Amino acid sequence: KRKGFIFDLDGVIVDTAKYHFLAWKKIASELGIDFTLEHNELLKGVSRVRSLDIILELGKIEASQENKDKWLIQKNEDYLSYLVDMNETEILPGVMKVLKFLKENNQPIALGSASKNARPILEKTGILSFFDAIVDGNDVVNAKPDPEVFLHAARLLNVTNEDSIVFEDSVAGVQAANIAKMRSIGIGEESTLHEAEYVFKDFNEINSTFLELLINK
Ligand code: B16
Ligand code: MG
Repeated sequence: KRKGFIFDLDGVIVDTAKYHFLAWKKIASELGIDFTLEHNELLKGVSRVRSLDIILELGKIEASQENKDKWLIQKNEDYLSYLVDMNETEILPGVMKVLKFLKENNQPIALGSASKNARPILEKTGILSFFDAIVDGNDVVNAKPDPEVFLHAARLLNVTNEDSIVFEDSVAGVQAANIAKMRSIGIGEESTLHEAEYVFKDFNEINSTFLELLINK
């Protein structure tokens, strides 16, 4: 069967979550906010603008739009500095194997990411050509858990929601897939991603039998 496989980017294909964390932590500490890895979970899959609001809420800080805009630019410049030397070694374990398997089995593949930096990351890691469609933070208005990004991706792949399979590392992203009535596969910790239909630690835990099952069921 022809299904649609939709991949989130940060935390699923590449481990850029650590760079987002470092960049946000810098802003937070300048503002005197204690920003922990646990807090960072709340930011995964969430847009840049919303991420800043969450950090400011943590610190109970009210800021002018002017300051917010300044911090958003500062955060992105800092984040981009971590991406300069990015290459294929930063692709997460097992991802290449799964992408190749899906291609060999003529399955359409899309990106469904909240990031506005998605394309350069796919280019730098050399996997842009695997994607039949790319939907990122530049294409959507509503952030996850709103399903807009995945609905758009499924439309571009010309598959129904029921035939779409979403790989996500964030709670918001799993919820977005569930709301869209797509199949949700969590990549990460079962305790965090328990709302997903299946959870795997990484793509090395996903074998071809499981992928065949997704394709044929
Ligand atoms: P940017 P994903 C998301 O990407 C990240 O998980 C989230 O932490 C980040 O704030 C968001 O992209 C926006 O990224 O600042 O690069 O536009 O996980 O949906 O691929
Ligand atoms: Mg993610």
